[in-house]
Amino acid sequence: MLDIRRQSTEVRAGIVGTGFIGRIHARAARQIGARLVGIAGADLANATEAVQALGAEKAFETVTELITSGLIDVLHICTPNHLHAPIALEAMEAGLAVICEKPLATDAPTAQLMAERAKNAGVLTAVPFVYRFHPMVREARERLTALGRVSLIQGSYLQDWLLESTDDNWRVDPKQGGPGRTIGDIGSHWFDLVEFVTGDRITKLCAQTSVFVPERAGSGPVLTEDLATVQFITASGALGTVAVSQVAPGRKNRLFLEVSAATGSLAFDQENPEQLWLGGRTGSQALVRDPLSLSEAALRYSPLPAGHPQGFHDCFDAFVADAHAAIGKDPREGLPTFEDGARAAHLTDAALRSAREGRWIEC
Ligand code: SOE
Repeated sequence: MLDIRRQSTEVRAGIVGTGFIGRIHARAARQIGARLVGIAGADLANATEAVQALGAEKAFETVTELITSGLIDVLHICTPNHLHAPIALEAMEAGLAVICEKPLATDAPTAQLMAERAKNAGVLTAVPFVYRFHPMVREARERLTALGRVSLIQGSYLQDWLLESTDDNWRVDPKQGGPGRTIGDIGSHWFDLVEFVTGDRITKLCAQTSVFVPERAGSGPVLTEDLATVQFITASGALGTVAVSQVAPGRKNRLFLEVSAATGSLAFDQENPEQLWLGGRTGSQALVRDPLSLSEAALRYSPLPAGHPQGFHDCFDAFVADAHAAIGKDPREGLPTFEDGARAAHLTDAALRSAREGRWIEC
């Protein structure tokens, strides 16, 4: 079995952003053997605290100092959404590889510009669409190729952490999070996963959005959607639907995807990632992750033996390992790049526009 968790070339990483997701990036970088050189945060005190907590080498007062330090090969951008584009553009200009959180930008044209700049600068970029790195997602992608024409793609991505009016977060504020919240924050993961697993493209969609909690204690009237439903059609003619919500009681981080094809169906549930449901006309089964029965593609992301559950940290580590390997000129199939980030931003914009204008949008 391949040990994907150790990198062959030492990559020197810097991180900007010290919240929940910045800490996950830091942990993953250390886990795979990268050098966690520098951290920049809201201010020096914040960066210094994070350096101590995360075992990094040096705190930087500003992200520009970190970018121009000459001490790092890659910058991980883990800030609120509105800062992704300016920081990424500055880092690419300085010749750094960039791993930028999703949504890549708060609007599709900016995300597209970032993807073009990355191409022109010839720097490696990546976006943490990390659910691609669950072994059972790779297994689904492999198996689907043998199931014939896809008829239906459906699913949901449901959370409840913004259910109460006392729940608040920078994502709710359009100035920081962007004009769309739930679609950009979690719908982008779902869109990416669907196109990755099926290899098909959404060509047309029709969306509805809703604000369920009209006012939040901290930030006042809510302008970004709490939930949305999207109906779509793909290039191959498959029909699809998805519901996304951050106000669905009891659902914490439930990304669910089911694909029905000519000779079988597949379903993946992110909260139960050790299994893949295989549906058949004459019998169905839950395929449990077991290196003895996995395809090569899934095996690569399955370092633990059967019965030793893998989860979110594992797929995040695998994503960072692949991104850092690619920086070290060892390209990895399936690594989501700025092009994929721009694609998800494009679908997000199309959904928001469809909901606003009450019509189908070509995408
Ligand atoms: C918050 O909705 C969030 O942390 C997202 O930003 C992540 O991308 C998702 O993985 C979990 O939920």
